[in-house]
Amino acid sequence: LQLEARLSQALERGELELFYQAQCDLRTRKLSGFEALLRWRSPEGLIPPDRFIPLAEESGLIVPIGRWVLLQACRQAKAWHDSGLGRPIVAVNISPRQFQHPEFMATVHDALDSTGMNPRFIELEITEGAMMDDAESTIAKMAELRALGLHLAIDDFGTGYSSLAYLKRFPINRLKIDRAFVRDLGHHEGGAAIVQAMIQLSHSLGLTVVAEGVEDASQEACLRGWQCDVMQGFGYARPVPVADATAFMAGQC
Ligand code: G
Ligand code: G
Ligand code: MN
Ligand code: NA
Repeated sequence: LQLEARLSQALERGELELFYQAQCDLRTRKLSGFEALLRWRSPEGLIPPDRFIPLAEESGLIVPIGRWVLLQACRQAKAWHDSGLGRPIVAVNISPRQFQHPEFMATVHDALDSTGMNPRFIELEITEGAMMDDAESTIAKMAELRALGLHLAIDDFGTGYSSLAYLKRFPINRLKIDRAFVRDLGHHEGGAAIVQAMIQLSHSLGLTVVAEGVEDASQEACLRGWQCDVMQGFGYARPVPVADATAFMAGQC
């Protein structure tokens, strides 16, 4: 409860910050986008998201925090696009509770309108869990988001209970293969077969694929060989503060 009380003040105290992790187009090996990842610089030091996101989700604090994250990410995306350095897609994590909140659509409109950011370069990452609770209303909300021009990705794919066939019903653009599957790639034959099948099935459903947690060149080579579209992981870039992300982008041109 003590952590919760401090978290409720973190926003107004300016202790929250977005880091950005670069994503790489596997075909060109060029930067294609960034995932925004929340960090909490509390007076006691940096608190990792695994410790405070679940707490924010339970307490409902994720709603104002998530609103801030989306606005901040759109603001940053706009600044990058206006800088002339490149036109990265900026991906934002949306928690289940945030997605299901009645004011979520208003939050999205507000972030886009107040920043003037082109929605075609904003991607919302939604986990399987958030999608399955009420499929019909999820599909309707997703259709509204797509109509605005936003990209939609399913995050942590394979860790929940959806099947690829079921996914066909959801109007998403992209699938992110959870890093647990990428880690298993080199360890046994089955690991490689599963990732390859996920990529093939995604493509046959018209989705692009991001592999998460890519840490070494042999994983990258496998993924490229299987026509995976995008990779993200420590092997290409770590999550870094905005100034470093901008420098990374500048170094690409
Ligand atoms: O950045 P890191 O890999 O430590 O993130 C750990 C977890 O926290 C991941 O599951 C990630 O999706 C989640 N996370 C990071 N930033 C955000 C955010 O802004 N909103 C939500 N809802 N989850 C986030
Ligand atoms: O659940 P989500 O995909 O949003 O989580 C992103 C998290 O994954 C971030 O916290 C980020 O720090 C972490 N991450 C990103 N790349 C790698 C990687 O190559 N290896 C590991 N172990 N974690 C990673
Ligand atoms: Mn994510
Ligand atoms: Na993920």
